[in-house]
Amino acid sequence: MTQPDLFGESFARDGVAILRGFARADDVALVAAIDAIAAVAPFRHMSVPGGGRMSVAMTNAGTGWVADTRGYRYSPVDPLSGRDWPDLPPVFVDLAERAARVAGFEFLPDGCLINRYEPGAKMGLHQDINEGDYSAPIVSVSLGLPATFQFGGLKRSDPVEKIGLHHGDVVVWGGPARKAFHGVLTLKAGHHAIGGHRYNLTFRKVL
Ligand code: MD6
Ligand code: FE
Repeated sequence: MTQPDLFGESFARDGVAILRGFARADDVALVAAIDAIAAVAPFRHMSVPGGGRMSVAMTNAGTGWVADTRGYRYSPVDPLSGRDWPDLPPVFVDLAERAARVAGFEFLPDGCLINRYEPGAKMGLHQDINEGDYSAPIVSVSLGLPATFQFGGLKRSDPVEKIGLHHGDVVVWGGPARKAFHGVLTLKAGHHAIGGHRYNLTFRKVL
C-alpha cells in the first residue's frame, strides 16, 4: 500500500495502512473520553523491568497493559486502584472498528492503551507481543502534537523508516507487520488545540 498523503510523505509496508486524518472528525469526543478515563484511572509513568520509569504516561480502558519491575502483561485491574480499568467508551470502539474495516480487517478491540507524550517523552523500539491473538491487527490513533514514528523489521537490528504521525491519523497494523519493531522519537514542544502534548490510543484484541 503506497499512500501519498497530506504531508508529502509516502510509506509502503505490507500489513500497514495509514489513514490520514481519519479520527479528526471525532477528536473532541475522543479527548473528552480520554479525560473521563483519566479521572478514574490517572495517567502514570510505569516502571520497567530494567528499573527505570517510562517517559510516556499511560492509562487504559478495557483490558489494560501494565509494566512493572517484574515485566509486561495485560491485567483487567488497575494496580493503582485495585479496581477494573474503565470500560472502553463506545466512541473508541466505533472508531477502531471503522478504521480496521477500511483497512480490510474485521476487528473488535477489548483493550485500549492510552499513551500521553509530553515534550521530551519518547518510546524506544519494541514489539507488541503480549497479546493472545496475532491474527488481529492493532489500531493506533494519534491526537495532538505530531510525532515521528519509526517502523523497523522483525529484528531489532533491521533498518527503520521514519514517518510523521499527525493529529487524527490512524494506523492499522497487522498481518506480516504485526510483530515489527517500532518506536516514537522524542516529542518536540509545540502548540495544538488539544494542548501541548500528544495522545496515542492503541487498540488491541488481547483475549
Ligand atoms: C505511539 N504506538 O504511537 C506508540 N504499537 O505512541 C505503538 O507502540 C504502537 O502505534 C503497535 C501498533 C501501533 C502503534
Ligand atoms: Fe507498540
